[in-house]
Amino acid sequence: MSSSSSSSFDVLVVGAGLSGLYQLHQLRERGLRVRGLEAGTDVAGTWYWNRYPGARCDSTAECYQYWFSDELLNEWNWSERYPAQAETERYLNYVADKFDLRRDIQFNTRVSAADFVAATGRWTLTTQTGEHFDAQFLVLATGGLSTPALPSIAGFETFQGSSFHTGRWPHEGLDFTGKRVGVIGTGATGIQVIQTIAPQVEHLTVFQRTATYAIPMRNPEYDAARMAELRQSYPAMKELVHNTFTGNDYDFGTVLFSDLTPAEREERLWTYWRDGSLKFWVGAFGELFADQTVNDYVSDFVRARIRERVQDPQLAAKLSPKDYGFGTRRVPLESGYFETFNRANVTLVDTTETPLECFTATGIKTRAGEHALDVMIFATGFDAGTGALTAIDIRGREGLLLRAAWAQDGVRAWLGLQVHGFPNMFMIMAPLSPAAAFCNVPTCSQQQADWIANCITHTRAQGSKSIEPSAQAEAAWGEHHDELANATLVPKTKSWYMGTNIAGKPRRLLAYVGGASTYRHACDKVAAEGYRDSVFS
Ligand code: N01
Repeated sequence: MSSSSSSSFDVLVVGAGLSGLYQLHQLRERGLRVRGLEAGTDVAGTWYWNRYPGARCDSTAECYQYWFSDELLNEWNWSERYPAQAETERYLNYVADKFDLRRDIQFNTRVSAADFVAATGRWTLTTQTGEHFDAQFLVLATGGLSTPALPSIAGFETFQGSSFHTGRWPHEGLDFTGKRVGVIGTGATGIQVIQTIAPQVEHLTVFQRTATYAIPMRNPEYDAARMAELRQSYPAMKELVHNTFTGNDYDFGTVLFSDLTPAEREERLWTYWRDGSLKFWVGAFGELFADQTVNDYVSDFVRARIRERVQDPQLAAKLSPKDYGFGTRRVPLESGYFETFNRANVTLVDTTETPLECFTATGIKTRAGEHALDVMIFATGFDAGTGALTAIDIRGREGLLLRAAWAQDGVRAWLGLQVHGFPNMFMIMAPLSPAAAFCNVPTCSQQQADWIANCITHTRAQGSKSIEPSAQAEAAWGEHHDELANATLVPKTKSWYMGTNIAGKPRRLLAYVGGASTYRHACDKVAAEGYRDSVFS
């Protein structure tokens, strides 16, 4: 395609990760002319970019997959309960090949602007290289955690070593032999990197600002017998994941903390702990999300597990979260993370005690002195939810810039799917939907993509030029979102869930906390009632 050419489609899907691939397929199945636009050189989104050492899924393989094709479910074998990045990337490539999705995707194409043209009711997209595309509908499947966040630390340009953000990891990999490596960040990503590279490096210095509660991952291999067993359960599981809070195959327990004796509480926590999954987070005592007493109890249990594993009590204390409750930030699974700090070649620097001051040519300085480094790894997270959307100049009716509208009004998004003033535009995994943080991504992104495909089909079938949510419906959803959010303990804790990891981002819970199942019912009701909260023109 030449840089001045214009290409016309029914729908443009931005992003060819897990959500974008599925959306493309679903729209194409409905006979629509679709084009996918992807910044990377290939499919897989998160699993394409986040190829850092130790990257691994912490939803179980059987829940982290597509449900739309029985053939696919029968053909694909998972090798373990929590597959590593390369396996999930292979899976998504397999899907792209099997359903011949690449023929409708243009790679190496970063969208820089999207303009709604009111006269035609269509979107014009412009890429960084000046190409233009046009379509009636626009689906932004740009990922909730796809825009890396880098800390602003003085003197970075003077550092002579190499540096990498985990979300932009080099495809050729890195050899850490003999290297003095620093890692900033101890969230889900940092934990995976740290526990994986510690045995490979000469010395590892971990710069921790906030300690993390984490659950030991139990990751058995899946053999043919296990896969056969799982396949038997797939039909029921497919139903189940859409009917739970997190889009996984488990839900809040029905047993109440207050009904149990201390011994029974302890036993219940141990049972869930030994499962080695995120079930402990949600399933053991769901009250921990709203009841401070229960939260304190579970937090103490998890801190005790950290103390058991870290030999030096002072180090154990530093690695134990103190100022927030278990589960109010994302809980990662880990494999030997805490024991990593028993190694002689690993140093923990608590940056709340000795703040990072500046980079030097040979390392990084804290208030206590300099740490010499050959490599610095930024496991510093993402501008979650909004980052990928506000990075594009998206202009709706009357030239309204999405970035400016959200800066002025706060994020507004009806069902987290559409924005008033931006007709024919849909978002997957965007703020104010569970998919933004509290849902197993494949479950919620497939649900959203199905809803979007149906909505587009409906709009076209009734001959409408455009659809957008009413301002009233959008405001009501925002109020409902905030009301539920504020009834939980989550807003008390700083994290990417609340936007506090990005300077200047308003503190507000990003994801809808009503649960994936409730959310799906709300979306289905809207569709069943003929999208009555929408304005058609
Ligand atoms: O990012 P994060 P992540 N000085 O924002 C620290 C998903 N995921 O990439 O907490 C010092 O959680 C920051 O410190 P603080 C998952 O949903 C899934 O780890 O702001 N430290 C924090 O420790 C996850 O939640 C999987 O005080 C600084 C860290 O960097 C989400 O992605 C695997 C700093 C950032 O943690 C994001 O996780 C990996 C500074 N200036 C990720 N700036 C699986 O499925 C930032 N930090 C397994």
